[in-house]
Amino acid sequence: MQPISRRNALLLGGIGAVGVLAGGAGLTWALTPGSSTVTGLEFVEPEPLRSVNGRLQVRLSAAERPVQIAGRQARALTYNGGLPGPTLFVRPGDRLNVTLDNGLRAATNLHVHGLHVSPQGNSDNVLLAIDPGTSFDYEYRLPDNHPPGVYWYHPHHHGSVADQLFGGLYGAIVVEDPDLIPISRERILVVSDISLDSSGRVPATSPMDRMVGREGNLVLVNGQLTPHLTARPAERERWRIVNACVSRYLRLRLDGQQLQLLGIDSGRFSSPQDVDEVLLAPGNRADLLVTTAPGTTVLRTLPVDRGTTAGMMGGGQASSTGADLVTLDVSGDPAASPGPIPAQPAPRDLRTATVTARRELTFAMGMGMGTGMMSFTIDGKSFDPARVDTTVRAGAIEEWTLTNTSPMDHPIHLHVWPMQIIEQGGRTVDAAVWQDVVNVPARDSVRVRIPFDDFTGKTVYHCHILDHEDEGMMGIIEAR
Ligand SMILES: [Cu+2]
Repeated sequence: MQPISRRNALLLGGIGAVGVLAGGAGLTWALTPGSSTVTGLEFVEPEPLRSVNGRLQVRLSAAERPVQIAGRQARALTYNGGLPGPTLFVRPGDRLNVTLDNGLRAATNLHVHGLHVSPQGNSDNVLLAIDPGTSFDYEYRLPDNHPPGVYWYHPHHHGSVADQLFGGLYGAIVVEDPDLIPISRERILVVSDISLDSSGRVPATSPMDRMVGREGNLVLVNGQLTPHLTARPAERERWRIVNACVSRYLRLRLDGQQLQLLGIDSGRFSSPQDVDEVLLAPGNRADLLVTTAPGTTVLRTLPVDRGTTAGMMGGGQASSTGADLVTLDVSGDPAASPGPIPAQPAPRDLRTATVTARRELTFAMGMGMGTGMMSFTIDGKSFDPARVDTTVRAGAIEEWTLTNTSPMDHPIHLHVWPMQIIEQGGRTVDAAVWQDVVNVPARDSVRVRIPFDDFTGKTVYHCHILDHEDEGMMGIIEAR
């Protein structure tokens, strides 16, 4: 067992406090010898599954299973018995087949977040419900020019999305680069958060936490609490980081190491950007190069102010709390230089494109009529699966103004089609920046342009604070 460091003691204190809330048993548990929270284990990665000859066939079995989390016996929702689920490595032009077995006690389905694939039929169709005890065969055909990058999969069954992710259902997808970037090694870091009660189960979420957007007390990387990594100096590692948290924003720092950002989501910069910090709203991914320097350092997420809960019962700050994610020890003989990073293709740029339609979407929170509960709406309406909210012409280039009238930030996600950010914080963006989750700060707006290429059919846009999505902040879009 690891010696109990000051940080571990603090964590135990935190968990003890949860135990008190959950009842006396929790306190007993926290003080029981041998049950202390375990951190600092060797970093592990989800099982990699790679396409061969243009095909990847995967079976994902969703079920509640016993798992070890931070050295504790827990029961979590898992794909294939662990969390995260396996990492799917595919290439542009590939066909990905996923058989989803629903071993949960509730309906679920599967969303391949960020992939530019059809939303129809058995492709990325989040309007399907896969009943408990049944299976469904999904098939995704990636276009030959699909952008390389980091993507992910998770359930998207309206009303239980937050519960199913928080319980442990998520995994990474990597679309490989046609031209490889020379690196020492690549790592997948799926960041998630979870809360566990004294019996190792995920406790029910209070109505207030649903309104604010729940954040777990344990912030995990690949299902581990503060795992440990080693490297030699002068190595170039490629870290593919997924923010799989339900509501927690990540403001990542790795002090003392050189960070270069290749891109966010499917967006890739024309050359890597030197950065000190990377901000990932829920759902965002970072494709990051880390050039190692000797010493011990910690990948941390710092606190993020995401507005206030003004107007809600007991209104206060809505903040994502900070946490240590990974420790990195760099020592030994310096590695040989991995060689220069090849020039990246210039990203598509719609700043001078002809816009075929403009619209404004207004994201709001208000007191629901007669319920005393907060309502989460887009253009004044809560999600209705039977209503098409926005109809676009296939092939159109639209400009959307995303306006947030509420006192909290909302990270807005559009399925299938990425968004180019045109104006943010009142300023025109002077580069071609593409994301599929765009944060719209409290009482602010962001302007984006969207090319509705390649596919027709119905899909959704929504807030990626998944509690807000479940509470109704989602709309249906149809391209035809
Ligand atoms: Cu929201």
